[in-house]
Amino acid sequence: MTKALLLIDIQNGFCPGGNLPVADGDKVVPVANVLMASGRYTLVVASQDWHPANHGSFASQHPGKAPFEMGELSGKPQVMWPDHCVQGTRDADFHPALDTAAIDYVQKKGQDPAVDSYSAFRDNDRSALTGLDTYLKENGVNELDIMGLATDYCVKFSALDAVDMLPGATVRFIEDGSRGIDPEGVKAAIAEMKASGIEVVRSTDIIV
Ligand code: VGL
Ligand code: ZN
Repeated sequence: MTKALLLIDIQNGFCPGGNLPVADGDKVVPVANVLMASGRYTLVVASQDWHPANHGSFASQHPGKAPFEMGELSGKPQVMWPDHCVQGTRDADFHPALDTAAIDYVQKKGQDPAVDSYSAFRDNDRSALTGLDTYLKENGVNELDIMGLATDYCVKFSALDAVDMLPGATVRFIEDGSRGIDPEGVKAAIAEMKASGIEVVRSTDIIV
């Protein structure tokens, strides 16, 4: 029985003051720190959105497009994001209050300029894997708790892929450890996760 905690994109870029801020995104940091310190997890994994400066999900790469409009990337519908989490910039760093010393493995994603990667497991077109599934399988992970930013994008897609790619594992979504971009999107994401067999829990249910 190997329990792992997967922290999704707890980076400056998704916190207040960042380039793609999620409301109260920084509020997930103390939740992550308490869970990591609980001793409950054998493994702590963190993903990091890690884009080149010319990433094709950036509105800046599409003349005439504004952030949050729909556009296209490599022939597929794509939300046009503000430039965010560019490799090596402060925006891409983990939030400074996150206890990074407790993280065992960091999975970077989103490096290919031609495709976005919401999931920490694979690109949106499902062709290239990041390697996270192999790492978790090699470590015998059969319980995976997922939290972070943003609920309606990277957290949701990572959780759905975890169910798909770790057969037999229990996957849980930690609601108070996550924040989303759009409130309606968050509701829909939670319903979709539940429908896929993902349990919705609170950190206070985990640490009692
Ligand atoms: C994310 C949009 C673009 C996320 C990353 O971490 O949820 N959202 N890149
Ligand atoms: Zn991104």
